[in-house]
Amino acid sequence: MNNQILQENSIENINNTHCGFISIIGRPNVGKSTLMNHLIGQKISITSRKPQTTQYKINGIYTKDNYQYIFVDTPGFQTLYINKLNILLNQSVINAIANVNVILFVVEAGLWNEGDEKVLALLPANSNIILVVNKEDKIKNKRDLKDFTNRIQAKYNFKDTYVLSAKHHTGIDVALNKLKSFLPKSPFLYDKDQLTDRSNTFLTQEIIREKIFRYLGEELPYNIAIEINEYKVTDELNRIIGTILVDRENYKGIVIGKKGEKLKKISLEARLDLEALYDKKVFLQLWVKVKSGFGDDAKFLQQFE
Ligand SMILES: Nc1nc2c(ncn2[C@@H]2O[C@H](COP(=O)(O)OP(=O)(O)OP(=O)(O)O)[C@@H](O)[C@H]2O)c(=O)[nH]1
Ligand SMILES: [Mg+2]
Repeated sequence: MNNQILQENSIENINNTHCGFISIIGRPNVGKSTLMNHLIGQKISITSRKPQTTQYKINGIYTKDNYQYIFVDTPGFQTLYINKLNILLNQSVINAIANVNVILFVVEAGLWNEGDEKVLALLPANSNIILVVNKEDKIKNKRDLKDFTNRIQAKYNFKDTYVLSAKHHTGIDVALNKLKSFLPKSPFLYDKDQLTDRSNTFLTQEIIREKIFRYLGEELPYNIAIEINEYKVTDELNRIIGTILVDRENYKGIVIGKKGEKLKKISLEARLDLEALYDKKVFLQLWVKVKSGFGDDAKFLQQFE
């Protein structure tokens, strides 16, 4: 008898679950990754003041009651520099537009430019596209914000508009609620406690890359790679040893800094983020090595596809 009730309950649950893909697209630096982190309530995608921070597509998963949202964070669509890497990054944006249930087209309040225009041109007609006006906190005058929003709304037949601030976490719960209607009936594709489709190694590499972006000057090249040489999990701590690869001798000094102070800062900040992510102690040791010419490597570029 109990068994029968159990069985009926689980069948009911499967029938009642909703699950779908939500792509987050937009030009560089509008706050896509910050938005995804706030939607799922955990920092898994790296962010920084510099454009082109996100270089790898990453799924962020949020499950609440019978709804599973699978957010797809994408690199900012590049229009300024066309090189091999950017062509691949753009391709990953184009792929993220196809085969999803709904797209969040993110723009920055008060700042519409040619980059946004190019992304707009990618949007297929009559799709489920929602305009997200992020960084609402930057516009003090409500009338100006409304005027800007109206102006952008007139450019496409958007299904809805969310005006919010990812960084200050305003409008996030409203957005999550409204998005429910775009999630089709479907079994959950991920475990309900899972936060991302990416491995711990990947998340560690990304967090280290974020700190390099944040603590080094503008002179730093984008083609840096991070290798994880050891990743050991015990009950007490995660022990991680990694190497930062740069492709020129003088970049090595920049990353290490005077008396090693930059590298120390990068390691410390990365460790704190990792401890917050895993809610556990982390031991992190980082080395810097020069490996020339890998930026043009077919293998290096392949990972962005
Ligand atoms: N004032 C304000 N700043 C924000 C907000 N959301 C994001 N930012 C800032 O905007 C900058 C870019 O944020 P990201 O989330 O890295 O932007 P992105 O669109 O993912 O950038 P790429 O990955 O380079 O395309 C960071 O400095 C964020 O802190 C917001 O709501 N208000
Ligand atoms: Mg990003």
